Amino acid sequence: MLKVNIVYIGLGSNLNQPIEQIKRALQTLQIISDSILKQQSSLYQTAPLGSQNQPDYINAVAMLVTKLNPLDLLDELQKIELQHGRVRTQEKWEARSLDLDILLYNNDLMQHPQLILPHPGLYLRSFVLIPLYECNPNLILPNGKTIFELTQVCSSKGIKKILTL
Ligand code: A4P
Ligand code: MG
Repeated sequence: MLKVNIVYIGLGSNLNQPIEQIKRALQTLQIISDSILKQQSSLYQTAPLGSQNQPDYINAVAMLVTKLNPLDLLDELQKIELQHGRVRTQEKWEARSLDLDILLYNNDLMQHPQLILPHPGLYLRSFVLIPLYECNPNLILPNGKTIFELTQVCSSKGIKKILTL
């Protein structure tokens, strides 16, 4: 029997009706094969990290249990990004219709050309930490810190809860 894994996914959008993009993506996460959507955070409006010359983002976090391995899960998430009209350019941190990042896969550490676990921005980004705390306030991260500690030191400036589904 395949092991069940606990996974947190970061969702982000700042193009083409971002609230609708995130709502739709949360629905699609419910039908990924061999997976069950267990938790979802509220939707947050967040100031952009990177170029300020782009719209605010809508961010959220979802918790899934899955039997997919990390690379197969990434494959499924990238298919969903494409269904949402995501266009990849060479520019880093450009505006996008939908970004789905694997924040955590259990507490696994991975350095693969296609996948870094945990997500490299996880510990530093308020727009990830605050919705992650909402999904699981008791979470302990792979670096041994609790999600509570990390939310205490991150800034909530530029982050506004806008919708609880
Ligand atoms: N990849 C490696 N590790 C992972 C992972 N843990 N999860 C690889 C998902 N993908 C991972 O990603 C490029 C490649 O990273 C993928 O092909 C995958 O193999 P991408 O989504 O095409 O590119 P990206 O998202 O532009 O790059 P990057 O560096 O992942 O950007 P981030 O970290 O996702 O940041 N500001 C606000 N307020 N809110 C946001 O959500 N997001 C970004 C993008 C910038 N500013 C933001 C936000
Ligand atoms: Mg990404």
